[in-house]
Amino acid sequence: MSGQRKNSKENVLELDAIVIGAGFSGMYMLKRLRDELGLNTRAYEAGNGVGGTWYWNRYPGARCDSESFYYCYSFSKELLQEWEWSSKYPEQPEILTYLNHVADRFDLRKDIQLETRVKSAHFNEKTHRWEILTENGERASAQFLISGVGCLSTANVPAIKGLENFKGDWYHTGKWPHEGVDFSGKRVGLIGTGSTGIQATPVIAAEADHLTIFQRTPNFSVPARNEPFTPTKQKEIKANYDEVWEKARSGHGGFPYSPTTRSALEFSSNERTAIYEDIWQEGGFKFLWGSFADIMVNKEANNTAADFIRGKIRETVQDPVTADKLMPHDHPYGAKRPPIDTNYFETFNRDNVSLVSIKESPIEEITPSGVLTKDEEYDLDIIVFATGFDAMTGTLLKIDIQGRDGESLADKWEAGPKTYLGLQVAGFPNFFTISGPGSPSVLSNMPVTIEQHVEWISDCIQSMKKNEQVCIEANVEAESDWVTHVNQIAEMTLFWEANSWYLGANIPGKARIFMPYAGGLPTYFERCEDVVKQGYAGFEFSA
Ligand code: NA7
Repeated sequence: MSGQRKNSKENVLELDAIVIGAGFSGMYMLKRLRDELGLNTRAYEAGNGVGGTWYWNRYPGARCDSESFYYCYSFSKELLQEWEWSSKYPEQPEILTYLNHVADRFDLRKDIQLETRVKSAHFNEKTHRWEILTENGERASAQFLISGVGCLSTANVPAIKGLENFKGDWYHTGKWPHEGVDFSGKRVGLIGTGSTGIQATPVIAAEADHLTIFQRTPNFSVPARNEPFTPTKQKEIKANYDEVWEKARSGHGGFPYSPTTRSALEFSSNERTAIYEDIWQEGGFKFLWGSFADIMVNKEANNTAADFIRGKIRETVQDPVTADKLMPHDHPYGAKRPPIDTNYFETFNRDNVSLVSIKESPIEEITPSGVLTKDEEYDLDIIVFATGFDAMTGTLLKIDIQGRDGESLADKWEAGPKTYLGLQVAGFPNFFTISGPGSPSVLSNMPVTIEQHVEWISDCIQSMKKNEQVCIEANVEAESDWVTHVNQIAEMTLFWEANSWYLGANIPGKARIFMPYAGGLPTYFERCEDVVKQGYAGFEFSA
């Protein structure tokens, strides 16, 4: 580790800044603080390698739903020119290779401590420093503490009776074994049909003897239309990268699509269908974010998209009973995180795939030999839980974080997370959250919003150093106004009409509050800049 001081009496490592996590967020934060600000910084990472989400999520079929050429860092023009993506939607190993390349290229590894989970972080009001303790028993302290723990990193394994008695093997997709899982000749059960289950289904089906999918909520999905990234396409993009990023940063969700203002209701049914068909053939998130401007704010407009997708399911799935079961009906399209897929619905035409609706016939228990639903027992060798995450707050709250007066973050967030701009929490000075609740995060192409957060935080710390300020802290009123604003914006959309993890609805007992900021990147970025221009309005500094 480079140039770090140890207080030998206490055996506490003294740093300027501590970053938690070495994924997209943590690595860029470390680079900025160390290389631009010259701060003595260390990143602590629980995994045995860098990459965060892309280190853990190694399940079959794992790939990114944003296109490769804009699901990457933009901070280095050289990196953008050097790196070659193989396809439109790269698989997990390729993204992990990219992140490892970033770690090497910018010499980050010497300041990343792997296999080290932060157990607690307490703010010491006398020294104005954060004191952390790792699960390995190491101690460190720093003026600044920055969380880059990611939004989707605490696996949700449902508490189903009897799991401990299952004689076969079971896995959660977010904690996939590094050596992989051999499905050949196996009877596999997959629980969960979110983005992950939808990506994994065709790949497992192609290998397993039989795949049974246990579906609680039928989901909408749009084809990805993955294809190789040709040298001509690479060249064209690399020549126009400035424009790509300009478009991405000014797009609602951080995607470089040309903005659309048209309403789905302006067109005749035939015209609208033709537009949807074109975008369906193109594939990807553009179906939601680049087709019509009102899909997420107007139920009638949303129904036109939902009906189109339901029509595609009916057309694709040969068995009408299975098609009926797959038909999403209880939430607007896009109100749950919209998956994109490669042959998901087509997979139900295979002889070795069956679908069980656990809405109609709930799982009663896991037996030693498989899954018992209300109506039937399914014998299985392997169970795959594609049941998602305790999103946005789960990982932070697993750490014992205490701010002023020993107040714990878990207590403060009991009724739902409270932040100012998703960046800071009142009562927790000098603690920053990259992609925290209240920021656009999961509603965006993440690298774009991560870079904005990292740069805002490092500029803020730089300004503090220049002005000899020791602490920055969001004030309670600004925080409370921001939480209200985030919820008001969400109420203007259709996001409220689904039991989604955006609302914490997937975790029993979790407070139901809309966590990401749905107002779009341009509005959010402008707000962050205005706050700075107004002398960090809503924050208080102490010298
Ligand atoms: P998601 O989107 O949270 O999906 C989880 C799926 O698992 C979803 O179909 C859930 O059904 C189902 N689920 C969750 N708990 C249970 C229980 N207890 N019983 C049965 N089924 C259950 O997670 P993903 O991993 O697919 O995606 C997470 C994000 O990763 C994704 O959005 C991308 O950003 C990448 P439900 O819909 O709740 O009825």
